[in-house]
Amino acid sequence: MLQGQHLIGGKWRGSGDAFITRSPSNLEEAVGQYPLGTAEDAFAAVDVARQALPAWEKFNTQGRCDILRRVGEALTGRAREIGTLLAREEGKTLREAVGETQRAAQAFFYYAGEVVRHPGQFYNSLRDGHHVIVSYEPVGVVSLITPWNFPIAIPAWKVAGALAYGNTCVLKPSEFAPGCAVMLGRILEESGLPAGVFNLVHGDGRVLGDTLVAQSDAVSFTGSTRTGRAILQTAAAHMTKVQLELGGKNPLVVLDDADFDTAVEVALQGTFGQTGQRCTGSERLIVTRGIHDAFIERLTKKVAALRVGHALEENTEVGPVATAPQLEKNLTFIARALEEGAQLAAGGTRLERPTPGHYLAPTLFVNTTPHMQLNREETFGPIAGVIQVADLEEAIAVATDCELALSAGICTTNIRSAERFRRASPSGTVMINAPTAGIDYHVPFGGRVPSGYGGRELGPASAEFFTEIKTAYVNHGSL
Ligand code: UN1
Repeated sequence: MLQGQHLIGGKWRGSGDAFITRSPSNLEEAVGQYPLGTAEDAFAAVDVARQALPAWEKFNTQGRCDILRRVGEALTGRAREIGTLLAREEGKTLREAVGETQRAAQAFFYYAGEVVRHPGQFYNSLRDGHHVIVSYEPVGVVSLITPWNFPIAIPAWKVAGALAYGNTCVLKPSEFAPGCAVMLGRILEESGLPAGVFNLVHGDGRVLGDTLVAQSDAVSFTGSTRTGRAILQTAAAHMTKVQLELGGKNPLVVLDDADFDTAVEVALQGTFGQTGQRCTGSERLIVTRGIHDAFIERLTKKVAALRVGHALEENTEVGPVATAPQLEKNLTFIARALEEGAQLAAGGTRLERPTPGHYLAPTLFVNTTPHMQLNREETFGPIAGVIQVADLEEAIAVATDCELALSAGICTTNIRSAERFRRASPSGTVMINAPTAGIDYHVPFGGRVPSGYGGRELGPASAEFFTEIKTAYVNHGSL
């Protein structure tokens, strides 16, 4: 069992009470033990991060780049080990977990490059004998509050971004899957990061969150829209800069002219990949009349054939649901969809496997309508509903009739239809003939309110959140 601790000012330490995580593939298996942090721990972590800030800001540029690159190399080299821990603790398949660890490594390589690429600007001034320099400085101490569904990739891309631009940070990983954050902390230390630049606290967000938000200069959070709103309120009271990546209810439109095999595969991957537990997952399949029957017939067969099992088993395609509350929520959604008249095409029930776990059959509803709860609230599970529509215009009307706007997709071979959809969609991410989930690290990612708030993550756009602009007027005199 992993013995996780807080990392505060270069010291690994526990505090009083502890909590244990269990594998959702086998609830008899304890995976890690971690200290249950207090507000004092959060306070201490922000405090040491603040002390470490001046030295990290001045740290040699090549040296900072090298540290981030070494972290990327360590994550790559240990992808299987970390992926195995991730799969055990969170429940996604080993293939998905190793892939996620590689993604985490790529984020560090990308941000290692950002350390040296990060530009400023030089302007002539309107005044004779003056010029203007615009530079981008660290925002300060950044708290990073991360979810259980990407327990290495999201901490990695937030930490790498924070450090690259000269900030120090405190990471508070989800208490459902904090093991990878411990591994990341060890790797950062081994890669030569000075003490106090990265700090880690474990525990309940309701206990730690307020202190982190109140004491830090900026907070980046990925999680539910409900928690995001609460963070925003605390942040507003303290004028803390915020970046929120929140929920999605992502539509995937399939038009009559779609390439049939591509559309089925895109729907299958987007909906059931990672057990449907992605804020970018496809949760509403909006399908035009001409292709509808053939599409749902093929998709239903594929969904029913998905192999659900233990995350570490070789041929598992869909791992268990990550947590007990999440499983409960999924079952409630299923019951409500049935009550509301949705027709079950596949799944809908819990599954028994040799080990006791949160196994749920991938669930597909057909003959659903836009007003059903299933099509209005984020399920965040291996569940999707198909809505039949007449044409592209009705598809757009249904797809956009939702306040969440994170990701949206369309399958079509008609470039005009694709472009019409791209422009009509309010979502921050639009996918054409590709799953709504699965993003690149070098381009901006995020959604519009209430799916996101306060600037995009990843790519050069993330510098906006991690830096503050300084505009300097220089009177050098006439030359
Ligand atoms: C992806 O789709 O590759 O928590 C990433 C989430 C998102 C990240 C999605 N913040 O699901």
